[in-house]
Parts: sequence; C-alpha cells; structure tokens
Amino acid sequence: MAQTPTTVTITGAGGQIGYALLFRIAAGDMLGPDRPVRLRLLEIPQGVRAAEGAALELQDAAFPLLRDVEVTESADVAFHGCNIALLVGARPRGPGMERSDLLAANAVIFGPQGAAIAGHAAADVRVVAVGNPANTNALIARAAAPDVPSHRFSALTRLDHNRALGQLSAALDRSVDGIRNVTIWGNHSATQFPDVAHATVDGAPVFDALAARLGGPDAAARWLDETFIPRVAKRGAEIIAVRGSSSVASAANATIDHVRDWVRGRPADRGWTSAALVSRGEYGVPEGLVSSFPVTSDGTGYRIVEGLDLDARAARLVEASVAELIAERDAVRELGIL
Ligand code: NAX
Repeated sequence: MAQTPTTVTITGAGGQIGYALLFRIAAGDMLGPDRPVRLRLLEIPQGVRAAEGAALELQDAAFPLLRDVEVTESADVAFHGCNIALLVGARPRGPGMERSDLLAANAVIFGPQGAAIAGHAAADVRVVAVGNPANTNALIARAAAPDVPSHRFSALTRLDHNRALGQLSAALDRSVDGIRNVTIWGNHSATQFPDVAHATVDGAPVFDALAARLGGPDAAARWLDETFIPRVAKRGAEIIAVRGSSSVASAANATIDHVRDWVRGRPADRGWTSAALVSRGEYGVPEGLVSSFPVTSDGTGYRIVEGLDLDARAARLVEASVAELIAERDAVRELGIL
C-alpha cells in the first residue's frame, strides 16, 4: 500500500535556510527514502515570490518522494495536518533594537504560529524552532499551544553540536565519525556550554586524546577554555565575518539531522547528541525553559540523558547559560506575552 505522505511545514521558506532545506527534504534526506512528503511553505508577502520560485524549482527537480508543494501566507493553511513544523522565519535584530524589542518582534510571529499548530496540526506534530532567538521562540510557540504535549516542541542546537564535532575532529586529526557524547548545554547563543567531559574519540576520552596531542592535561584544558568553547559558541559570527553572510547550508544540514534523529531514531552505538527541549527540571534547569541537553532518540521522541556528573566548573557554565534563558523568559513575561 502507498505510504501516506508526511506533511512538512517550513516557515520562512523563501529565505536562505529555507532554500537549502527544501531540496534535501524532498530528496528524502530528512525522513528517509521510504517516506513521501508534502511541503507547505509559509511566508510573509515580501517572501512569497521567492518561495514560489523555489516551488517551481522543486517541480523541475522531479523528486520521486515529493507529492505536493503549497505556498501560503496563512499559518492556518500552512499548519493544516502538519506532522513536522520547521519554524525558520524570524525577525532579525535590526539597528538599535534592544533585546526586548527583538523578543517582542518574534513573539508576534511565534505566538500565532504556536496557536495555529495547536489548532490545525496533526496529533503527532513535532516542532523545531530554528529562527532566533530559537530557544525562547520555541518557548513562546509552546506557550501558545498548551494542549500540545511539551515534548513535541524543540529548538535547534544541533548546529552547535556539529560545530563542536568539527572542531574536535580538526584538533585531534580524527574522523568526526569516531567522536561520541559531546553535549551542548543551555541557549543557542554565545553563552552556550559545549562540554566534552564525557566525550570519547575512537573509544578513549577526548580529554586524554587532546592532552596527548597538545602536550599534557594543562594544555588540553587551556585549549578547551580558550579556543574550543569560544570558537564553537561564536562560530556564527566567524562565518558571517568570513563568508559575508550567516550560516545557511550548515544550519539546514543540522535541521535535517535534528529531525531525522527525532523521527527515525539514532542508533544506540552513536551515543547521544544535543537538542533544546522543554525542561521538566532536569539538571536543575527550571521547568518549562527550552534548554539544550544531551539527548538520545529511539524514534518515538527525544529523551534527555540523565545522571551525568557535572563538576563545579561545568555546573557554573550551564547555570550561566540557563540564567540567560531565564532572563529572556522574564523579559517576554514583562511584555505580557507569556
Ligand atoms: P532569511 O532572512 O534569508 O530568511 C528568513 C525568511 O523568513 C524570509 O524569507 C522572511 O520573509 C521570512 N519570514 C519572516 N517573518 C516571517 C513570518 N512571520 N512567517 C513566515 N515567514 C517569515 O534568514 P535565514 O538565513 O534563512 O535564517 C533564518 C533564521 O535562522 C534567522 O532567525 C537566523 O538567525 C536563524 N538561524 C538559526 C540557527 C540555529 O542554529 N538555531 C543557525 C542559522 C541561523 O542563524
């Protein structure tokens, strides 16, 4: 029997990340070669022509898995029957914009989209906020959909996770493939904590491998503090400085990775990855915040890996990033949005 297509809604589909995402989804990279897809592209009037152009190109690519593409300005139409919601479109920070202005500008996007998801999406909907500030945008969407279980909402920190793998691979001169159990904690921002305390490379602790390569444990600790953490946390700015434009293909790739592992599962021998999920109090993160954690997936949903030891320094770094999430949540509350 022919499979029912999975409905994937992409907001901001006429933008850069949207363009990099659409063709990979239609090719089957996200949901697998056995899952037909139906695409719903949500845009605002300024972005509609670009989305329509992408839809024409999708037709020209003749993807066997692609059943249907619809471009719309209506969130209700876009999320009708939606199984996977990729919330990419967001309001960027403009000149002179304070953080509260940015949060308010995005709340009027992500609040109504959350409500439209609650009203129109399929019961099995899974939502990932990519548009920044991603964690708090997910929190806002989730708050507007109180009847949708909180485990159906997430925000993207997989790009940070992949960036961390890339930096370790280069420093150790080992394949990314052999690295396991890196964690991104906290916010998708410069306060995030990329943590390798439990990470291994080809079965041995990453820290020991770094120490062997860099000239001892002190040198390894210094590299982690002075090079690795700031480089991963500020990689977005580095890409802008070098490329003249923000991360696009790597962000789309991470979005594909995030949804693929969530929906299809992740082999246990690959270890954990990172995703921002709605906290139920794990690791002392206040309930309801959307914070990045170590996660596994058996295909039914992401599970937070619990019980990891955090030393005093790691606990302080997690707390600092979570403090930023609390401040964002409180700023949104002050605006009367939550
Ligand atoms: P673009 O400016 O190229 O595209 C954004 C698109 O969203 C535009 O076409 C715009 O018309 C549309 N849009 C705006 N408001 C909308 C609304 N209310 N409904 C539907 N569509 C709307 O940006 P792009 O490079 O694609 O980046 C998109 C977002 O991803 C930005 O917020 C960016 O900061 C964020 N990123 C998040 C990352 C992450 O790891 N979480 C990394 C990459 C990226 O920086």
